[in-house]
Amino acid sequence: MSKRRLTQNQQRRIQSNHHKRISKKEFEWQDEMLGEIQQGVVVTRHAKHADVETSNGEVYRCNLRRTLKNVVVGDNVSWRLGSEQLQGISGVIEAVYPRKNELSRPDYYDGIKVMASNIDQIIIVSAVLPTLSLNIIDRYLVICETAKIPALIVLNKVDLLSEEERQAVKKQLAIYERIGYETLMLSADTGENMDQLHRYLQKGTSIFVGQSGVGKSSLINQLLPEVNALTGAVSDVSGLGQHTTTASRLYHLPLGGNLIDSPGIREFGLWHLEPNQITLGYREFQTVLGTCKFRDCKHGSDPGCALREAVEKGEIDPIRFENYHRLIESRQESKSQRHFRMEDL
Ligand SMILES: Nc1nc2c(ncn2[C@@H]2O[C@H](COP(=O)(O)OP(=O)(O)OP(=O)(O)O)[C@@H](O)[C@H]2O)c(=O)[nH]1
Ligand SMILES: [Mg+2]
Ligand SMILES: [Zn+2]
Repeated sequence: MSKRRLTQNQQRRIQSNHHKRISKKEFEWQDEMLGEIQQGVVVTRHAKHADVETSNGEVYRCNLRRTLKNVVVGDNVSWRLGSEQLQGISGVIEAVYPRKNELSRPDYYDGIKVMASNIDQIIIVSAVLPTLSLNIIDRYLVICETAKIPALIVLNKVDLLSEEERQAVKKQLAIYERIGYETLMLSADTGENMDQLHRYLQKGTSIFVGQSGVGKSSLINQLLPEVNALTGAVSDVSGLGQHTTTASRLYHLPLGGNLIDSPGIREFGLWHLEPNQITLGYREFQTVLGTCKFRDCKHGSDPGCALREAVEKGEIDPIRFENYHRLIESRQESKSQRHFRMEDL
C-alpha cells in the first residue's frame, strides 16, 4: 500500500468525518480519499462488511456501496483502498463481477439468500452424531443438481462407530455410490481418511455444507491446524447443537485449492424450488421420467407410474423415493408456513 500524502482538503474531510461519526454512525468515503480500483476476492462476509483478499494475500475489511445488494464469500469484486483506516474499515467494494454460479437457500424474510458463489465442489458433511440423515443429504443433493455443482458426500465422526455400525453406514452410503456420487468416511478426531479428503480439495473452490455440529470446522482444523477455527460441542438436548460458526470463510489449502467453511443451517428448506426442479434433483430419476402413463403423474399411487415401477424392480432405491415424497410434502408445508409468517409481519 502506497502511503499517499493527504492534501489539506482531504485532511479536513477526514476531520469532518470524525465529527460525523459522533452524530451519525456511518461514514461515506469521499471520492478523493479512495485509491485506484483493484480486484479482490471476498473471503468473509459479515453483517455490514466484507473481508477482501488481494492477489498477494493481504486482507482488508471493506464497506459495501449501498447499491450492492448482496456480496458473498467467493465473489470477485472491484474495490478501493481508503487513504486511512476508519472505524476498522480499510476500503470500499464498488462492484461484484458476474458469478460463475451461486449456492442459495430460501430465507423466511429475504426470499432467497445466496450463501456463496463461484464454487467448484460442494462437500456435503454429515455425521453419525447427531444422526446420519439421508433426508438431509438428499436435500443438499437437490441443491447441487439444481446449481449444477459437483457434490462429494462425507460422513464424519466414524470413530464413534462399532465395526457392526460401520458396515451399516457403509450400506447407506452405497445408495449414493450406485448413482454416481463419491463418498468418504472420515474422522476429524483420529484423522482417518483425511489424506483422501485432501486429494478432493486440491483444485478450485470447495465448500463444506451441513447441519450444525457435524464437524465442518473440526475438519478445517484437521486440514489446516494453524487456522484454529472455533468448534463447539453438540450439547443441547435436541442433539442439534448450537451454531458455532457464524460467518462463511474461505481458506487456502497448502497443496492448492480453496475451502469455505459455512455455518450450519437448522432447516435447509427447498421451497424456493419448483416441484419439478426437486424431481430433476434426483439424478437417477431422470432416465425414467417422462415414461409415466400420465403426463401430470405425481409419482404417488398414480397408475402406470414408471418411477414407482423402477423402485419395485429395484432400479431406484426405496429410501430415495420415500425421501423424495417427503421433500415435496415438506416444501408445501413450509410454503404455507411462510405465507402465514409473511402475513404476520
Ligand atoms: N468423536 C468425534 N467428534 C467430532 C469429530 N469432528 C467433530 N467432532 C465434535 O463435534 C462437535 C461439533 O464440531 P464443529 O466442528 O464445531 O461442528 P460444525 O459443523 O462446524 O458446526 P457449526 O459451526 O455450528 O455449523 C465438537 O464437539 C467436535 O469436537 C469427529 O471426527 N469425531
Ligand atoms: Mg463450524
Ligand atoms: Zn410417475
